[in-house]
Amino acid sequence: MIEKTLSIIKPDAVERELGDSIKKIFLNNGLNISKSKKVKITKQEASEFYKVHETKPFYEELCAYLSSGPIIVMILEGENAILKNREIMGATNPKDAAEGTIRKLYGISIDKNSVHGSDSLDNATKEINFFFKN
Ligand code: IDP
Ligand code: MG
Repeated sequence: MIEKTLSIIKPDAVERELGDSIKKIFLNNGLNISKSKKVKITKQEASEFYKVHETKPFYEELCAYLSSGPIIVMILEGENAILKNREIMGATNPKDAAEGTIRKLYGISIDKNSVHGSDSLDNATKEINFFFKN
C-alpha cells in the first residue's frame, strides 16, 4: 500500500548539516519526499507533538531538545512508507541500531538520535497534519 509518513531531521543532524545526506538515504530506499521544510518550533509546540510521551521521565528533556534548534520536517511517500522509514531509521538507541541505518550512521545518543519517524498509520496522519495543515 502506498503510504505517507512524517519524518523529522532533528536538531543534532541539522546542526551538523546532514540534511542532504539523510534525504539521499530516503530516496535511495525508494521513498519520495513530497514536502519538506525547515522550521524551528517552540517548546510548547514540541510538548504538543510529543504528547504521547508526557508520562515518560525524559519528556521535559525531549521537548526542550526538539525545540532547541532548526529541524527539517518532511512527508515521505511510498510503498509501506511507515514501516520502511522505521527500518531505514534504525533502533531508537543508536548503539542498538543496525548497520547502514540513519541512527547507526549519524546518531549521537538515545536522545540525539538524528531522526523521528511516525510509528503507525494513525500517528502518521496526526503528525502530518500537525506540520502540514492545508
Ligand atoms: P522512536 O523515536 O524510535 O519512535 P520513542 O520511544 O517514540 O522512539 O521515543 C521518542 C524519542 O524520545 C526518541 O527518539 C528519543 O529521542 C527520546 N527517548 C526515547 N527514550 C529515551 C530515553 O530513555 N532517554 C532519553 N530520551 C529518550
Ligand atoms: Mg516514537
